[in-house]
Amino acid sequence: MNNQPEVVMIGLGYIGLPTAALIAQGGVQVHGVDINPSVVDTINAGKTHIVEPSLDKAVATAVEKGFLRASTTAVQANTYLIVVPTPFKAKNEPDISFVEAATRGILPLLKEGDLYIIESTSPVGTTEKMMRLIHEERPDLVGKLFIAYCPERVLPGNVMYELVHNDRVIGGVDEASTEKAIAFYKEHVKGKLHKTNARTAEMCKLVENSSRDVQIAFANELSLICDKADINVWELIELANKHPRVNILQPGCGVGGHCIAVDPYFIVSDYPMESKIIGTAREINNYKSFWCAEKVQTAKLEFQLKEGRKPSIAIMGLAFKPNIDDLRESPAKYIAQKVLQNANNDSYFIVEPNIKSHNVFKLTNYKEAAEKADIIVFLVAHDEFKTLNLSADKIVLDFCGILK
Ligand code: SAJ
Repeated sequence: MNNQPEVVMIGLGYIGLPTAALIAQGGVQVHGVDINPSVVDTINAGKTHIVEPSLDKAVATAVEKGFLRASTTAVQANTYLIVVPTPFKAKNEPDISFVEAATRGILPLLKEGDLYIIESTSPVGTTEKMMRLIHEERPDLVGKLFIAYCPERVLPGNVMYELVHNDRVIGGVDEASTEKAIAFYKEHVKGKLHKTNARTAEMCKLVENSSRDVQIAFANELSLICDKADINVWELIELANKHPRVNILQPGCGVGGHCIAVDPYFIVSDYPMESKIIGTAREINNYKSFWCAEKVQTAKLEFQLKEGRKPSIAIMGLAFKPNIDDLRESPAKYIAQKVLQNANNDSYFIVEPNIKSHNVFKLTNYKEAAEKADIIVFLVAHDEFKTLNLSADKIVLDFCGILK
């Protein structure tokens, strides 16, 4: 009897779980693997450990119908997808140890004709490196496996839609691998599938996010220039964007999230001499957060000199971008921490309307904070903040264009 699943998904996180649920929804047997036993138990109970619209229903249905099950260990299948994190180590060097561990974990299971795909954001050459590892350990399978790279490109908050509808770039270690991977994605993806080789597909993902980082750095650089030149940067960008071939992004308090502030380092670390703009963009976007924190400090001291008392300060927003509850790698959180380090018994209100409570920050309602504080620091352009009617005596530091 052969009841092996068709697909093994290694890594059931922000991308792996939605992808596993999507494939299982199509009536394909998926065996999900995660090192965290509580994640495995949650999924097997038909529940999710990730907040993402429509995901809970997709997982519940897939588990209930018996198409998705999770475990801490892999089993034999025909297709293996590696969707594990690739963080970076000290000195901003990428760490592919999870990809390697996942690959080693399936080595004894691999057989002729299997398809092995990496989706994790990876430095250029990772897929070929894993191919060499597989070939070293399983010389019997040289030339008998299909090995490819296919990055995900979904926006958190819209994952279930974008997984199906976004175009995908798919690159094999050889022509046959590319074709085999294309045939696999065709079953689940409605977006166009673009063929290339593994190295180009790996670089493509890194370049997409680096491109956005560079463009945001340009906007952030303008905001620093305009601050000195006494020009409203928001008005300036709006006017410049009236040109038919100019499209400047928005400055902010820095760049956060798990992708745009991370992926460029994967290029800089491997090609330091060549990636001048990409590396400098990272520096500018990091500096912008530091600059914002310094601005708050200066405003505080100026208030003290002028009014003869300490101001109360409202820090508006902690999330890494507008209208989400995700605080990881958030420049706003970094600024809040930095400002609080210099707090000196000052009175602060910390505001994040998208979360109820936080284990470090004591949160205040946004209306109450805006009413009580002397200095209001807008860090994230949450919709709620745009509805505030601020009294004229407030000192406002608007780092994200609330008042533009
Ligand atoms: N930001 C600005 N100014 C802007 C736009 C964004 O300062 O004009 C800031 C945001 O506030 C945030 C950061 O940039 O701190 C990143 O936000 P984002 O919305 O640009 O991107 P992410 O990190 O949520 O998702 C990105 C997406 N990549 C691109 O748009 C090129 C997504 O498609 C990728 O799948 C994702 O990274 C990923 O997983 O790589």
